[in-house]
Amino acid sequence: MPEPCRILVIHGPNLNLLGTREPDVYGRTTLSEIDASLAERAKELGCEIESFQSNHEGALIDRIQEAHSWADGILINPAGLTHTSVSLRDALAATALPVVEVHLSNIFRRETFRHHSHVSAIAVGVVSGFGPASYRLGLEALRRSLDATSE
Ligand code: CA2
Repeated sequence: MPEPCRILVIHGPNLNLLGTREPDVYGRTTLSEIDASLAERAKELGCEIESFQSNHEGALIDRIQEAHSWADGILINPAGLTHTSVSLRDALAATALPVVEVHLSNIFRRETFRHHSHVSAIAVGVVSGFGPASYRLGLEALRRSLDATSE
């Protein structure tokens, strides 16, 4: 019997602009397309996903806190909050759920202020630099991690 796999997918500030601005940095795929492809992969993996994007830190934290009552894991692209938000990290840690952090770009090839993540130290792992595929790879890693912890 496979482990339950209900995943909260969180997209941080400005990711609603994906596919519409700065295509040279973030590509031409929209957030809806990323969510649709993730939902398809989730189905194959036996997971259910709920996706949420907000430009507001408090709204993201509220959703993360709620996940404690229903989710088995969190897949998150914290976007700019990766590098600034202790509160987001605290909320993720407080759920005690496995977290996988993803980034479209390779944050280590970019400006030095992007090299530090407040989230990475409480995450199971990080996928960074594969464009929209980072989300799919992150979901697969989260599924494996849930299976491994149940053994
Ligand atoms: O590479 C990633 O996924 C990032 O999390 C994206 C963040 C950035 O601050 C992180 O350092 C790395 C930025 C998200 C902004 O997304 C935009 C999309 C289209 C146009 C403008 C911004």
